[in-house]
Amino acid sequence: MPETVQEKKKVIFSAIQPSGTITLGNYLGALRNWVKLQDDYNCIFAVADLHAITVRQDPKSFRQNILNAYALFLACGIDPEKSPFFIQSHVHTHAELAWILNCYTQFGELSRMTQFKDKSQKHADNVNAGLFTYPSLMAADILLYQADVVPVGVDQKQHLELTRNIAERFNGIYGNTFKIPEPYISQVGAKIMSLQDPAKKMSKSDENSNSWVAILDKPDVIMKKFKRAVTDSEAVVKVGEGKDGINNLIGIMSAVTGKTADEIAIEFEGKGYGDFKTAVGEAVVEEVRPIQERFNDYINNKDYLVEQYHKSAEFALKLSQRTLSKVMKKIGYVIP
Ligand code: ATP
Ligand code: LTN
Repeated sequence: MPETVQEKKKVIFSAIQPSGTITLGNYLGALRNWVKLQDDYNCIFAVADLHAITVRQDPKSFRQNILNAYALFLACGIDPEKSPFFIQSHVHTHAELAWILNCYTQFGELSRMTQFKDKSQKHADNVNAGLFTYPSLMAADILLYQADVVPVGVDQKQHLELTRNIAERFNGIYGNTFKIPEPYISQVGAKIMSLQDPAKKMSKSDENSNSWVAILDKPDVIMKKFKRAVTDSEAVVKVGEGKDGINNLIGIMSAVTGKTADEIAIEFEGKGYGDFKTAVGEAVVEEVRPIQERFNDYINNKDYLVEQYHKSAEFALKLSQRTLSKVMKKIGYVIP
C-alpha cells in the first residue's frame, strides 16, 4: 500500500455489566486492555445495563452501580472524547435489534451456552427468558456497530462464536449486512483466579468476598485479602504444577508490575509466602491508588458524567440506527 494511503482504523466494540463491584479480574482481563486499544482502533464501549437485569437487581444499588461503573471506567482511562462510552439502555436500537436477532437464533444454540447453564444453576429460582436470550442482545450490541474486533475474556468466547453464526446466517439469507467480528483475547491477565479457590475464576458474584479484590477496595482490605490467599505448603515462589494459588499470585504480580514470572521467582528466591503475598498486595494497592483517586473526582462530578454519557449515546444512536434501518429494509419492514 502506498504510504500516503492510511489504512482505516478497525472498529472495536465491548461492554461490561454493572452488576456489583468491578474486580481485579475485570480490570486486568478486560478494562485495562480496552484502555490500551483506544489509540489503535475506533473503539466504542458501553455499560451493559440491559444485560444486568437477567439477574434480579435492587433498584437503588443498581442505579448506583451503573454510575459507579461509568465513573470507574473513566478513572481507569477510558476517554469518551476518543472512544464513545455510553449506557446501553440509553440507545434504543440495542433492544430493537436484539428482538430481531432472537428470531434468527435457534433454541438449540442458546441451550448450549455454558454461561446460561451456569447462571441458571446459580439462580435456579429465576431462570428467565432474558437469561436465555442474553446472547442475542450481546450479538445486537456488537453487530449494530459493524465491529471488526471484540475484546473479551475467555469466558465470553462462546457468545462471540454465536454472534458470528447469527451474522453469517442473516447475511446468508439477505446478502451482506453485518461485518463478521473477531474475538480479541489478551494473554496478559486473561484469567485471574479466585484468591480462595484458585481453580475457579475470580468472579464478582462469588459469595465469599475474600475470593475477589474490588478495584475500589480500601488498601487495608486489599492487603488483608492477599494475606489470606490460599497457597500450597511448598513455600517456593515459582510457577509449578499443583500450585494454582501461587501461579495466580505470580500472574497478578506480573500483570501489575510488568515483570516476568522468572524475574519474580528470582526476586523472591529464599523468601516465604508471607513476604510474597504482602508484596503482591502492595503492588495491587499501588496500581489501584490513582484509579481510586480519579474515581472519587468523577463520581462527585455528576454533571460531567451526564454530559459524557449523553454525548456518547447520541453518537451511538446515530451510528447504530444506520445498521438497524438496513436490517429492517432487508427484512421487508415498511420504513416509517
Ligand atoms: P459474574 O460474576 O457476574 O459472572 P464477572 O466478574 O465474571 O461477573 P463479567 O461481567 O461477566 O464479570 O465480565 C466482564 C469482563 O471481565 C469480561 O470481558 C470477562 O471476560 C472479564 N473477566 C471477568 N472475570 C475475569 C477474570 N477472573 N479474569 C480475567 N477476566 C475476567
Ligand atoms: N456479556 C458480557 C458483557 C457484554 C459484552 C457485550 C461484551 C454485553 N454486551 C458486547 C462484549 C461485546 C459479559 O458479561 N462480560
